[in-house]
Amino acid sequence: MLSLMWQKFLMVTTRVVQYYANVTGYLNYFFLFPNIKAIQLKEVAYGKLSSQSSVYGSDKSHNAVDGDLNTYMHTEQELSPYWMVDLGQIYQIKRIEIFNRRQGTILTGQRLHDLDITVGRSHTIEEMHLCAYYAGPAQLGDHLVFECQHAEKVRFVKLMIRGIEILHVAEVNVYALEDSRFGQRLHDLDITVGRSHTIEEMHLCAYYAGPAQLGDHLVFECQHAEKVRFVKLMIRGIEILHVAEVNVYALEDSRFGEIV
Ligand SMILES: [Ca+2]
Repeated sequence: MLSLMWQKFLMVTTRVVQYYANVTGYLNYFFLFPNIKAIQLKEVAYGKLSSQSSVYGSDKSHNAVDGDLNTYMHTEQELSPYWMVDLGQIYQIKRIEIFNRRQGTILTGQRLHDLDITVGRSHTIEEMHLCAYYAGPAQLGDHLVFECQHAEKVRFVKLMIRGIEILHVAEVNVYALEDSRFGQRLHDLDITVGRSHTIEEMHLCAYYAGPAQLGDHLVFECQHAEKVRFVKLMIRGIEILHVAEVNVYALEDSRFGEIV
C-alpha cells in the first residue's frame, strides 16, 4: 500500500518537475533569443558574377546562378575543377544549397563528390576557408544543403572537387541573413550610468542617433569619469535591442594601492 502511494507520489513529482523543466526551457529560449522568429534568410547568389576553372562547350559559370535547374555549368576534366561566385558585397552566409545537374547517366550524377565548399572575404588562398565538405557521390538531380558552422561574413563562395574530375552543377543558392534591418535596429540609444539603477540615479553618459550597420564597433566617452556601478543601454521607442558585446573601461584607481 505504502509502496503504491510512493509510486504515485514519484510519478506526480516527476510530471511536475518535467513540466517546470519544459516551461523554464521555453522561457530561457525566449529570453536568450527573443528575436529568433525574426531571423530571415535571403538568396544572394542569383545573377551574380561567377567564374570557373575551365569551360566545357558553352556551359559557362553563369549557368549555376541563372535560376534554371535545367542549365548547368560544366568544366573540363581536370585537377581540382572549381566554380566560384562573387556576391558583390559581404554577406552573413548561413546556408548553401547545391542542385546537381538533372540530365545524364548514373555516372554523370556521381561526378559530384569530394567537394570542398569554401568561403572568404576575398578569394585568395589565405582568406578562403572551409564552410562544408561533401564526400558524396551524389545522384542526378540531388538537392544538397550545407550550413556553415557560423554565420560567415564573406563575399566569395567556391566549390572545388579534390582530384581529377569534371564539375557540373545546375544551380548554387547562397542564403544570407537579412542584413540591413538587423544592423539598423541599433539607433536612438540612450547610454545611461548610475551609482544605483533607480531612475533618479541613472543619468545620460552618451546618446547614439544611429542607425548602425551590422558588425559596427561603436565607442562612447562619458564627458567626465563617472563614478558609477550600473551601465544601461535603452532604445527610445518600440524596437528590438541586440548587441554582441559591451565593454566598459574605467580609470585604474591608484589610490587603492596606497590604502593598506
Ligand atoms: Ca542553372
